[in-house]
Amino acid sequence: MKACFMGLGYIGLPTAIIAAKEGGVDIVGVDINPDVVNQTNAGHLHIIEPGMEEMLQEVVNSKKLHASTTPEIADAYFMVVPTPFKGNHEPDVSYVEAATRAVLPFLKEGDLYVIESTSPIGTTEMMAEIIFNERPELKDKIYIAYCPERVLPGNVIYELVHNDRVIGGLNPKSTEKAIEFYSRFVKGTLHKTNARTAEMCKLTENSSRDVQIAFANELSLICDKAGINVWELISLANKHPRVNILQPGCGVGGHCIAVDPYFITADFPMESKIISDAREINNYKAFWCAEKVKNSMLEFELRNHRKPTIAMMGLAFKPNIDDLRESPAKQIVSKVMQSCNNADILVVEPNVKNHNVFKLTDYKEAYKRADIVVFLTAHDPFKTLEWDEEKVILDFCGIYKRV
Ligand code: SAJ
Repeated sequence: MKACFMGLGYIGLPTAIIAAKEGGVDIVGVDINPDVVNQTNAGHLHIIEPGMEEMLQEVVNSKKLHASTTPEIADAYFMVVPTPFKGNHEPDVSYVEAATRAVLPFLKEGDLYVIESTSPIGTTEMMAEIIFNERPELKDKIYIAYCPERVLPGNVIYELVHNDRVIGGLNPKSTEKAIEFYSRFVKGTLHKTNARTAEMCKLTENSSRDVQIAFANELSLICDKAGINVWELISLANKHPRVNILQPGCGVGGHCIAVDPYFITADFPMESKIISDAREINNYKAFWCAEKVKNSMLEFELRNHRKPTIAMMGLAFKPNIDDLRESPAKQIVSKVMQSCNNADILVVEPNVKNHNVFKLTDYKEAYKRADIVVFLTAHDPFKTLEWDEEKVILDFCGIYKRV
C-alpha cells in the first residue's frame, strides 16, 4: 500500500510518519517548500513535536517514507494543506484545489482520495467535480472522503493514534475505503458519516470552543465592571455538576479556533449569529486588554509623576508553547508599544530564545524591574512569581486568579 501525502506541515508530516511507522504504508510526502523536503529526507523534523524526530528518522532510514516536491503514483492521496481565509474572512481552498490538480494525472481506478484540511461545507464535492471533469472515466471508480483531524500540537503522536475520528465518504463505499486506511494506525473509534457532515463536524468542534471561550471573556468584562473576581466566580459556578465554563484570556489565537468559525459564518451569515458574535467578543477582548494597560500606565504616571516600567508577560497564543502565530498577546504588546512611546516596556516570552521584532527580557528580571506587570499568556514559570503588593498587576489569564 502506498500513500501520497500532499502537505508536510503540523498535521501532514506527523500523520505521514505515523501511517508509515504504525500503518506499514509506503509514504511519499509532498511539499512545495524544497527546504521542508530536504530536511525531511535528511531526518530533520522541520516542526516542533516531542518524540517525532526519532520516528521520522526511523521511517526515512527504513525507506518507508521519502519526501518530494512532486507527487508520485500511489494507491491513496491525502490533501493536508493549509486552508487560510482571505482578508474578508472568506475561506481560501485554493491550496486544496492546487494539491488535487497536482495528483489528478496519477489517479487510477480503485484509488482513495481524502481531504484532511479544515474546509467549508461542500469542498469535498467541489474537488470531486474537478476530478471527474478532468478524468470522467474515474467517475464512481475511485473512493472520495473527508476525514478531519483534531490533534493538539504538543501531543500529536498520542492523539493521532488514540483520538476518535470522523470519516465522511461521498458514498458509503468511500467511507468504508477510508476506514480501511485509517484503521491501520488509529486505535480510537472511526465514526462513519457523509462528507458534508464530516466537514461541518470539524468546524462545529472549534466553533463550539470559540463560543465557550467568548462566554468566559464576556463574563470577565462584566465582572471587571461589577467589581467581582471572575476567576472565583467561574470556579464557583463550575462546582455545579453540569456547568463547565472555560477560562477568560487576553483573546483567542492560533490557526484553528480563531479561524474555523469564519468557515461557517461566511457561508451562513444570516443563520450564524452566536458564532459570529463569539468571534467579535474574542477579537474585542484583545483591544479591551490593550486599553486597560494603556489606562493603567497613564494612572501610574499621574500618581508617581514618572513613566512606569512595564513587563508584558507572554507572546505565545496559548500557555507553555512557543507558537506566536495569530497571537492576541503579541497584538496587545504591539498596540501598547505603539501608543506609549519611550515608556520602558519589557517583553517576556520564556519559550522563545529571541524574536526579530521584540527584544526579550528574562521573566524574573522583568517582574522584578517592573512597576506594572501584565500577564497575557499563562505560562507555567509565571506561576512561580510571588504576588507583590507594591506592583500594579493586570492578570488577564488567571495566573493568580486575584483581582
Ligand atoms: N483559550 C482561552 N480560554 C480557554 C481555552 C483556550 O482563552 O479556556 C484560548 C487559548 O489561549 C488560545 C485559543 O483559545 O489562544 C485556542 O486554544 P486551544 O486550547 O483551543 O488550542 P488549539 O487552537 O491549539 O487547538 C484546538 C483544539 N480544538 C478543540 O479543543 C475543540 C484541537 O483539538 C484542534 O485539533 C485544533 O484546535 C485544530 O487544529 O483545529
